[in-house]
Amino acid sequence: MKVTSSSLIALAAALASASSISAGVIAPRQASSAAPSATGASATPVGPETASASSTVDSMTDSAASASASSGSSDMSMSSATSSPSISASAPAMASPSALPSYSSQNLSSYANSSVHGPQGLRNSNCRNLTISVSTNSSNIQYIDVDDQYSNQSYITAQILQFTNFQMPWIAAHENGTFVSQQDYNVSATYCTPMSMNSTSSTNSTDSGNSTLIVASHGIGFNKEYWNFLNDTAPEYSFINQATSDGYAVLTYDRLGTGQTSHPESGFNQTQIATEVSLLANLIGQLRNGTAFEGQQNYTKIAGVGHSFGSLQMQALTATAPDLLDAVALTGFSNSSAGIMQFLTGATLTPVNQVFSNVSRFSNESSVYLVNGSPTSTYELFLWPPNYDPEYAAIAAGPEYADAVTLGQLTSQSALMMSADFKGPVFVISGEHDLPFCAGNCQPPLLDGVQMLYPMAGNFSTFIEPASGHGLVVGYTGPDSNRRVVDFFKGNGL
Ligand SMILES: *[C@@H]1O[C@H](CO)[C@@H](O)[C@H](O)[C@H]1NC(C)=O
Ligand SMILES: *[C@@H]1O[C@H](CO)[C@@H](O)[C@H](O)[C@H]1NC(C)=O
Ligand SMILES: *[C@@H]1O[C@H](CO)[C@@H](O)[C@H](O)[C@H]1NC(C)=O
Ligand SMILES: *[C@@H]1O[C@H](CO)[C@@H](O)[C@H](O)[C@H]1NC(C)=O
Ligand SMILES: *[C@@H]1O[C@H](CO)[C@@H](O)[C@H](O)[C@H]1NC(C)=O
Ligand SMILES: *[C@@H]1O[C@H](CO)[C@@H](O)[C@H](O)[C@H]1NC(C)=O
Ligand SMILES: *[C@@H]1O[C@H](CO)[C@@H](O)[C@H](O)[C@H]1NC(C)=O
Ligand SMILES: *[C@@H]1O[C@H](CO)[C@@H](O)[C@H](O)[C@H]1NC(C)=O
Ligand SMILES: *[C@@H]1O[C@H](CO)[C@@H](O)[C@H](O)[C@H]1NC(C)=O
Ligand SMILES: *[C@@H]1O[C@H](CO)[C@@H](O)[C@H](O)[C@H]1NC(C)=O
Ligand SMILES: *[C@@H]1O[C@H](CO)[C@@H](O)[C@H](O)[C@H]1NC(C)=O
Ligand SMILES: CC(=O)N[C@H]1CO[C@H](CO)[C@@H](O)[C@@H]1O
Repeated sequence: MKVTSSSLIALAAALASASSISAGVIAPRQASSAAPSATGASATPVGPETASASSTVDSMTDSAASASASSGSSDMSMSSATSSPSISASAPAMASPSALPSYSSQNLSSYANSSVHGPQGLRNSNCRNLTISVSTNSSNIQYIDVDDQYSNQSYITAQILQFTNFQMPWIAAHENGTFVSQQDYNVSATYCTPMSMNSTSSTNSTDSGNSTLIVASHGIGFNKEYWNFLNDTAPEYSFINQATSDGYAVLTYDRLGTGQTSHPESGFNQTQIATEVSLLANLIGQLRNGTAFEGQQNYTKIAGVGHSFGSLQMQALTATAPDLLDAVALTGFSNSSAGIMQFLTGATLTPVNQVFSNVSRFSNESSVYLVNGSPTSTYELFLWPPNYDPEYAAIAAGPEYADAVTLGQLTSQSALMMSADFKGPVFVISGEHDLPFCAGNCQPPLLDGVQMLYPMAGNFSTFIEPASGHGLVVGYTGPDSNRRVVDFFKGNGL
């Protein structure tokens, strides 16, 4: 299948302008010329012109977090002549004191305990590693006047500063239409089935086409190990363990450029979200028709769970190929990207071959692969003190779990699209103080805004993890948020 970045949406358009927060929508690139998806789905990019957006605007205006409404949603509307949306970076207005949101700094350490799990217990995973060959066919952004190999740190820093401070000029200077990118990649996956199965519903795990498979796509800064956090020492933090404790099979995979999946040495051309969505579509197609398992088995029910950038990709998949997933859980997500620019500057992005120069899997990595410059960046962008174990946070920020991203991935996101034909259930769960997607404040009705993307969803629900940040799995509420995703699938008959 083909995924078009022309129908994807500029990260830049998700600026912390009032309209992007309160209307909760991100203007698409090239909406007028959006190519139909190969599946024939009506994957309409969602823009501020979407009438239903306004209901969210009204209910948000009391919140200081909704910032200034003065720029108006017209600022987010499309420029049909260019490939770029127009942007207005309005400064947040000062709210009246009575409207100031409160923040919570509870220490919820009691949430993380080994009694949080399903009926089969936390040691019910039978796992093996797979390498799956996938093909992608996507319409990628044609970057111009960029250094696809990033000559040095100064170049990287310059792009981050120019992009975060001058989104429109940056896009105008460096993006010029699209090109069709067709690539073959090797995807590294971990596949776990439950060892025993004596409770839930429809699922008989092991190698039966009747069970439900959960496919998990991680976010930026991590690889698939995000979904298996602390398996050895605190197994309740592992999403895989929580899912198999309820009889689900799980497949986690390293997204493009991370872990043991292919690492194209291309900082812009190949590593783009359109390629990644195409990769995910091909992967799930192979899990359904059995190609991924060399014909030994296949799955007819597949639920998707994403975190952050992985959620953007799952969301795009439900829009472009609505039949591939039976349900979707979007974690660390909203339809606002109000804090993305803070997120980008706060990351202090640095080539991983420098940050982890003494770690073998990173020491020879291409300089296009970037990670947070220090553990403190990870704490600030992904956590909310004191709601995490400092030792576990340090592990999450270290080379065991950290992984890289390119400027192409960062500047080609994000991909909020109208999932007009997706009929499965949809769950959104984010930390109360998620930085990139809520600018630190996910109070209602922010997450509910996602519902406008899913007019046909069988069921739509949201949850805000108290006193938690963007990196849901890592904090004290990690086991709880994992459970809530699994319970959501179970509660919807998967
Ligand atoms: C474990 O955490 C859950 C929340 O996830 C909480 O409801 C439960 O009371 C906790 N149990 C203990 C023994 O602390
Ligand atoms: C599941 O099976 C195990 C082992 O046979 C048993 O100990 C456990 O109580 C069972 N759980 C349920 C919910 O039936
Ligand atoms: C987690 O640890 C258990 C027990 O050591 C092991 O059986 C399982 O394969 C591990 N999970 C993964 C995904 O490696
Ligand atoms: C899968 O590969 C990872 C390394 O990426 C390794 O740590 C893990 O032990 C492997 N799991 C199995 C079940 O072989
Ligand atoms: C790839 O996408 C192009 C452009 O949309 C399309 O013409 C072509 O048929 C696709 N190729 C495959 C193998 O799907
Ligand atoms: C890839 O990037 C380089 C810039 O380094 C550019 O000159 C080239 O045209 C790009 N290739 C494609 C296929 O877009
Ligand atoms: C943009 O693309 C068009 C069509 O491929 C080409 O004619 C034009 O020269 C490109 N502009 C720049 C600045 O590269
Ligand atoms: C799978 O489902 C079919 C039809 O519902 C049923 O006949 C079969 O026994 C099931 N297989 C397993 C292994 O549960
Ligand atoms: C299986 O699905 C993949 C992805 O859609 C596709 O490329 C492949 O041709 C399919 N194979 C078979 C045997 O149907
Ligand atoms: C695998 O999926 C294909 C396509 O949906 C189906 O025709 C086939 O019967 C399935 N195989 C098994 C063993 O269930
Ligand atoms: C949170 O509370 C627990 C239990 O009192 C304590 O061990 C832990 O150090 C606290 N965490 C932080 C970050 O202060
Ligand atoms: C009905 C059925 O096929 N049950 C199977 C479920 O999986 C367990 C463990 O793999 C088997 O022992 C059961 O026979």
